[in-house]
Amino acid sequence: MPVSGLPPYDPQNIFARILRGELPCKRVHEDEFALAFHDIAPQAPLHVLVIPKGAYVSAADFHATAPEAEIAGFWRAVAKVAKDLKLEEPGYRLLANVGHDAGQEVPHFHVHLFAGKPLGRMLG
Ligand code: DGP
Repeated sequence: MPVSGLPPYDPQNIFARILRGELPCKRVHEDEFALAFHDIAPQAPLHVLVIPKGAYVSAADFHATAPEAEIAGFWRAVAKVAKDLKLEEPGYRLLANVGHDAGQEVPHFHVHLFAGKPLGRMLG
């Protein structure tokens, strides 16, 4: 489902190419539903991206069209990454940009995981 400012899914987008192993990444976690890797331009001491293995343009697309098992598996992977990296204390932030006004650059759904310092408020 196209969202404001986003075209239909492009299988040549950067994260699709990372999923296919055509581009490298610093992998943190991988399972049936998700891949997690370090962001190339970190905005916090720890900045990890978690992406679903399926082809979804945005969070809106993912939640509207993915099978429930994929949605559950993806969010369990997000939680596992945070737990394995021992982020539950003192905490972390999850963020997903959706569409033009949010500044979504890569048209493959991804969740940013920020941690490693007090993060304050980020409303742009
Ligand atoms: P967004 O603005 O929400 O679409 O965030 C896209 C993020 O993806 C941004 O923080 C930078 C990151 N990124 C872009 N290209 C690459 C890449 O080739 N490798 C990695 N690891 N991260 C990338």
